[in-house]
Amino acid sequence: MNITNLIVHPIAISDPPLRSSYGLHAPFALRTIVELRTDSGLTGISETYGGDGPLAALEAVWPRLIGMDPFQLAGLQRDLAREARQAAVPGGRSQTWLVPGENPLDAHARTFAAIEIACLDLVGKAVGKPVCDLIGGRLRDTVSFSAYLFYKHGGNDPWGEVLDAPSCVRECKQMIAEYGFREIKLKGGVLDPDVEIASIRALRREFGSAYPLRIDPNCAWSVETSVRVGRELKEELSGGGYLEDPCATLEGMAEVHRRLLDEDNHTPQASNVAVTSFADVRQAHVTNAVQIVLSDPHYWGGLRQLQHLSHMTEVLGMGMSMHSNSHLGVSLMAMTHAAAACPNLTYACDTHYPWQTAEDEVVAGGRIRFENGAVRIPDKPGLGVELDYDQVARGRERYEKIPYRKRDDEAEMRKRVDPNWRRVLPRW
Ligand code: GKR
Ligand code: MG
Repeated sequence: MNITNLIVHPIAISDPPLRSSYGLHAPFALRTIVELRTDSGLTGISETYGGDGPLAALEAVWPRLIGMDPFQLAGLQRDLAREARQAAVPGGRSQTWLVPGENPLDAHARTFAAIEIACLDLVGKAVGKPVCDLIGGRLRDTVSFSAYLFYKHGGNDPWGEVLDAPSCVRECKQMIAEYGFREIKLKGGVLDPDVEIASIRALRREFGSAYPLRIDPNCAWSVETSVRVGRELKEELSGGGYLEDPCATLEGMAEVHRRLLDEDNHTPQASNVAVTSFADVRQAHVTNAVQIVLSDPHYWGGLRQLQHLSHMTEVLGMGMSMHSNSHLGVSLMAMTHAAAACPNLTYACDTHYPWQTAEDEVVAGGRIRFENGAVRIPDKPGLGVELDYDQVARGRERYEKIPYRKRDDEAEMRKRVDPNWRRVLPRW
């Protein structure tokens, strides 16, 4: 089986006005659907970041893919990593100040991941096995995800405005009623920390300790504020919860953790901002800044890299969870297969899936179903999903109509909420 063509479909999908320390989500999120066609008649698919950058990077690897056997991925991975190393700025910082996945330092891993996932889909279809069973075998038939709550403005969506603790509880009840999630994540760094503390406390009161809680302000807090929030939420974040990227830099997070430990507060810290590469994991461990690494096949370099990360974190005695960005069902299935085959997955994975709708789904047969907050590995080869080409075409039409080609939450915030808004770190 050899690859004969790479087809990339840039699409735009509706997105509610969600807030984070990066700013505001635009009305449409950008994604790219990738297809690899082969001389065997099989087609492999994947979904990745959208816009001009990811698209150009995929188009640049096109000549290398033609004639490639999808079983032979190591050479492509080596070459892309080598070229990225040669292009790297010496001493360049690896912490991403950009939205994870948008970091230029992740570009080669992101491009490789999109190809690897489509190749694994092809290999699965060729041998008649689900992807998770190609990469070592599944450890679970279903993968649990968390209720990923956002503060948000009112919009053309069923969630309403969520800018205080009571509406945050309402959003969570709505999401859990629909999906059955058993762990809860709140995207913070948006409102005054006291409002966010009140939101977490209200969630605990409403759902009880059977629902572990995590809060992620994406570095919006200073070390002082992070220590204060960690102290005030000691009880709520214990028992399976965590504090995610409270402040910027591994040094900052190490200080927060040290000061909380001095108070006998063992709340673990997770990161997808300060830790985006294997070298960062080592540093995070040595400094004890981070105890849980957030994986994501889209920018860590695919499903097999996630297994390496799972082994590495296990050896280091660290936990592993999974990060997400706005996505559709093809990505959800890649995340599910990856998670199913990771031995050291210690928390329910993040997913933005509840924020997207059937209208935009490109998977044939419609939205992926959740049972008790979990997605089941389909009894089908490859990723277990196919494309609905009419839906892909609709996504492409939407893409062609919108004026932007890059996610820019800061610009969106200025356009729709506050003309003077800037991303200031720390904000509190
Ligand atoms: O969707 O606004 C968002 C999130 O802030 C996302 O971009 C982050 O990458 O979910 C992410 C996180 O955990 O940091
Ligand atoms: Mg995060």
